[in-house]
Amino acid sequence: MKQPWYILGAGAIGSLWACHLTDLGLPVSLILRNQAKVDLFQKQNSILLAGQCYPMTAELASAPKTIKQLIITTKSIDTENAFNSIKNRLDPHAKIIVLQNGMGSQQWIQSQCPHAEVAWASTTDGAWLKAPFNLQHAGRGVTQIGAPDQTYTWIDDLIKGGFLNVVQDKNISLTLWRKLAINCAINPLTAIFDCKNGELINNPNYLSTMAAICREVELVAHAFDIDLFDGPLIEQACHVAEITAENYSSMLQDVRQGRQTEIDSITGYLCRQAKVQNIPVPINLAYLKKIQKVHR
Ligand code: KPL
Repeated sequence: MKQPWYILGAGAIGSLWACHLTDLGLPVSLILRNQAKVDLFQKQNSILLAGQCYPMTAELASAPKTIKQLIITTKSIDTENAFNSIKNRLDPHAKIIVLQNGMGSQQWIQSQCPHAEVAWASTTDGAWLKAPFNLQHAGRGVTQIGAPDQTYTWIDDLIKGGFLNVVQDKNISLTLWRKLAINCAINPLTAIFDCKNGELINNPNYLSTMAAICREVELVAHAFDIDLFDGPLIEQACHVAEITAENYSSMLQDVRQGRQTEIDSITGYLCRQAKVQNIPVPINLAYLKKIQKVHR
């Protein structure tokens, strides 16, 4: 009998992964927030994606079974609460994938379960929920999975087959740092100036602020011996802003909808790392505070 994969954080990306794992023939159980959600799910006992039903189960965090395989796809700010709600069910040697934006919670999860096999992941897939448990895969991307200084062969089982493009990443820390750096450059500015990503490169004032943010991020990365990209970060940030020119960043969407942003695990993480290295990052700190004022 195959062990189920539990999904903690059944939002769009969590649901996408639930379908991918089902497609791979693996049993999946969603851990949902309350009984009303479980009842709603049990009306269909599946997630609907592109006209196809992906059967799985759902349960509350308080369910009794031991969790041996877990994917954490909550927003980074919800990690501690969500994780604490299932901690007593977790096998000490569980396999865990942390698939979230930003940095900090990956290390926190590892510290909470030192004997678990914790892998980190980053995705460029886009998805949204049209209705509860009815998913739209909006943009096909790649999910990179790996563990710093470790190779877990079980990751291979999630790569062969299924409809998502998933690859092993031998340098997942660098991948997450790169994503963090781009997010530091684009997300807070779009959220404060209430603009599409593309406007950052068309407005000279926004562009010069983005360049200043990038220089600070590079200084912090270098202090940790991390070479982010072959060229300067600002070039990459401009490239991403250009190819996503018509998009509203995830942070701007959070601010507009009055939701908590992920600023603490993006710019907040960068500023904490800067403090460790004694590197001044005044522009990033200023945007951290501005966003925290609008909405944490
Ligand atoms: O990742 C992003 C986000 O919106 O969170 C992009 C579009 C790349 C901007 O940082």
